[in-house]
Amino acid sequence: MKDLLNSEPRLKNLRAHAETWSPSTRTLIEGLLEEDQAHLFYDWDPPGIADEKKARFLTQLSGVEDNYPGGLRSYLNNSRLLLREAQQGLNPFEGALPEKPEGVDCTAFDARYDQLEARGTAQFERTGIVMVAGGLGERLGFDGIKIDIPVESIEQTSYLAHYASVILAMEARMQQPRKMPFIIMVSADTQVATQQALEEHHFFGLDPAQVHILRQELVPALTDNQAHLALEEPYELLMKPHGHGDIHMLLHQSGLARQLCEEGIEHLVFIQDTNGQVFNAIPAALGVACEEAFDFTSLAVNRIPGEAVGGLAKLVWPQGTKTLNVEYNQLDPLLRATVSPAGDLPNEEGYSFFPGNINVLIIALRAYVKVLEQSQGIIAEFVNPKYSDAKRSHFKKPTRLETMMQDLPKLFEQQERVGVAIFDRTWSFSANKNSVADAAAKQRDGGPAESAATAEADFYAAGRARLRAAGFEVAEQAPCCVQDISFVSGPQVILRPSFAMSVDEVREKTGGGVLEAESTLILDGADITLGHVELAAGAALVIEAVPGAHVHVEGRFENKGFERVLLSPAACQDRSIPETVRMRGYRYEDRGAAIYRFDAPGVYRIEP
Ligand code: UGB
Repeated sequence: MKDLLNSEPRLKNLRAHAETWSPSTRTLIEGLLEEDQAHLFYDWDPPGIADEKKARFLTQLSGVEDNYPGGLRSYLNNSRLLLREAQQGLNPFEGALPEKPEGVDCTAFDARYDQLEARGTAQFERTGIVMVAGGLGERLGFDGIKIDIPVESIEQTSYLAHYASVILAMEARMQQPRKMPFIIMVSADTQVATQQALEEHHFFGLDPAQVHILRQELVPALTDNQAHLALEEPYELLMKPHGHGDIHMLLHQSGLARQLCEEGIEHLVFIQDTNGQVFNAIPAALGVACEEAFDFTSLAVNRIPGEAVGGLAKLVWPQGTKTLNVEYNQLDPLLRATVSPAGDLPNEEGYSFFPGNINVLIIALRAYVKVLEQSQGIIAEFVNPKYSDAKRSHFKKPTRLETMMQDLPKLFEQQERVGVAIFDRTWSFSANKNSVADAAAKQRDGGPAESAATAEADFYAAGRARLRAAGFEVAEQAPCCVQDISFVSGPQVILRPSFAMSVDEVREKTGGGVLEAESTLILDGADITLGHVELAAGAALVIEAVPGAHVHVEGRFENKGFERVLLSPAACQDRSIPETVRMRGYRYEDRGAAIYRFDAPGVYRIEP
């Protein structure tokens, strides 16, 4: 190997710094030169000029070296391999025949659903929650972190507060109570604000020791098929996000996956940052994972053929099968080339045979630890350069390796079982990820808006669904349209997880009743019970009770409740109004809601 460091004229000034390098810096630089990355150091300024920038650059390089398993060389080797495959246009599903995946239909609240919820609830004490929250939320265009946004705007519960309240409620249902591990993946973009949110709210009642923050780092961008690293400017690498699949690497590198396994945790539930519905489905989904002994359970929804959501498919190769997420743009061509010349067709109910991935995953920890150790947590990286020429030799802009958390089963062997639990969409999946304008356009095109307003509307819809399943008569409101996004706003029902986490619990604690249009019911407390309760049109009843406060409520409530007040078009643009209000286009105002708060244990009765 040619000694570039000592021979290349354009490295003259780099050489001039050599005596200041530590042995590890020297190894790093020599390694990069061997990996054909000399351009990073060409034409450095002589010593004395830009020394701070140079030092920062070397720190940046050694940061990448430390964070990526196997260091920079390993990143460059993986990049060259994947770039070569991408240039050749290799089809990752070559030779596979797609079939309907194995799974359980959980779309109806029937006896089977109750049974699955009971089985899942019994598993809470052996479960941990993992939230990937490193994303910037560029599509939403929000200034802060997404988990700070209120999922509902009557009581302004943030996503993070909601998730924490679910974890506390899960702990309260354990036979052998323990703190449920809550792992949050953050990035440089979200770390400080996430920690602040937790600290300002005293961890929302969680024990700080049960919350584990793992930070994902950016990876270097690549300018060409030879994996030359890109510079943002002299002495600074251009860095880009590596994707939510980083969670696997971090759970491995931190030793947390193995540690939790040794502590008796059997399942990790992976959730996204702004899906307020997810815990409606988790008890039953955990039940599916346990009963079916799946090592990897993907939560899914019924998909309209062709819909822009990844499809879950069992792919059968001569050498074995794998159940994987196939991105929608790859699914249709795969079907046309194999089992279905007409593409993605509907079944008898009008849905695709390939359910839609909502990226909520339940992973059995024993199988997980094994895969992490084999792969060092690098899960099925891919590269997606946008080429500027037909030969695929030039990129329009630098690219990087990426990884997605749902791709873990790509590394499974035949004995690992992968399955799907299919839920009703409104019940299980309604994210807040699009700006108002994008959400309106998506809805016009027939897709889900996934906006703040629709996420809030679906949050209330889940409460209504539970009440209906428990025998309540709940008004069917007509959709309203705010900022060109249409949604059904009410009746607004929030059954906090402290009150009920399963349909069966709602049945046990309530005696039926009526909710008329525009009414609001919010119940927060383990020991609240309802006799026959009626809420007149527009009326609101809110009960909050600490554990041990046994509150019984009965009767018909008539009051002016909460009014949804629309923002004028000018107010929607007015930056003095909080962004979380403008992204909805309305706010709720209390016009005389019946609100009861019980701060001390005791026996209480509420009648109007
Ligand atoms: N996230 C991170 O924590 N780090 C990252 O580097 C990137 C993201 P997006 P995406 O919901 O319909 C996913 O950006 O990747 C977190 C599935 O891949 O909202 O476009 C981020 O904070 C896709 O199959 O989603 O698409 C957030 O919590 C489909 O299910 C989460 O990862 C799609 O979601 C998702 O990030 C969907």
